[in-house]
Amino acid sequence: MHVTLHHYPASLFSEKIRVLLGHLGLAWRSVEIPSIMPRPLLMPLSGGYRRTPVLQIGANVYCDTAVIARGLVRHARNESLFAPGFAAHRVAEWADSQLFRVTVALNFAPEAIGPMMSQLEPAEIEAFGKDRAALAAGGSMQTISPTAAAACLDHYLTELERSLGEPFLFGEKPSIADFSLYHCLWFLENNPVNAPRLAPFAATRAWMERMAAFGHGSVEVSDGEAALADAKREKPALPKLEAQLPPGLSLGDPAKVTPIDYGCVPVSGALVACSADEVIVEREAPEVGRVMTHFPRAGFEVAAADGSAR
Ligand SMILES: N[C@@H](CCC(=O)N[C@@H](CS)C(=O)NCC(=O)O)C(=O)O
Repeated sequence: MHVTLHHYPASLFSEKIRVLLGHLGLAWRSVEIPSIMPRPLLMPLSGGYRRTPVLQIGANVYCDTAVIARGLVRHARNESLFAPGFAAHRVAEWADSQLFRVTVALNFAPEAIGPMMSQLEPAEIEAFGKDRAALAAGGSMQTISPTAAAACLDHYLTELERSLGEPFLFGEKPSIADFSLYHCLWFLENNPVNAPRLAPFAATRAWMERMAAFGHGSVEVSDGEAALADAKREKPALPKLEAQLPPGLSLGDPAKVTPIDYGCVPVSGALVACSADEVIVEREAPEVGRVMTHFPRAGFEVAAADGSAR
């Protein structure tokens, strides 16, 4: 059974998972997807979920890095990543939402966007703008101005710098919080206009180097066709979750799962498991056969779908 990451190099949430794969010492297959829709070889696996990255372990598909991390920890049998518990999870959530907004505001500011887009043709830049407008449509993510974002970043980095006493945020070993914080700062560091914002923070930069040293694990380049064939060959495995069903839904019911912040495309299937942390729907499509698609419970709406859901 293969571990396959569907991602693209510049994606910061993908970097969170690439470094996590390195830390867990996993061998994985890399499928590079386009940075904008359409993604015809990924949709049969994700059921329509359109954000990046998506992780596939055989016929189990994980959407959103919060549940990708859960899937990988389960696969690697290494629970230490979640050991610090509540506080680490809340820092991770803050980084993946608030700090992410701050980094997007800074890297997409007029003076910073040029270097990021310098490889693209004008038509590609226009297509990118349209795609990201569609991503935001109907969602709840608030944007902030680059000036407000710069003030937030400076405040966060000053606090971080003062509190970084141990090798990682919560002690000797990295926790999920380290990976969520890291990918946001990695995104800024990769933009020549914003990288100097990190320069005054020596302890933070040393911590970033410790994170980068995990590398990306053992990577084999693969493609979308191979990923579809792998899903078709494998049978999905249902993990044991402590049941906490959404009101009005029973196991086996047709359900749809939709992100609430952006990229609000519903994925439909039969509800096969739901805990306080994770929800899983089973779907079938000709290209992949029967697959189970996993989502985090927080940040997603789970609702009844009509009987036509597959
Ligand atoms: N909460 C999601 C956020 C993922 C996210 O925003 N990814 C960005 C790329 S770094 C994205 O989907 N951009 C639009 C796209 O790639 O279609 C997660 O943790 O996976």
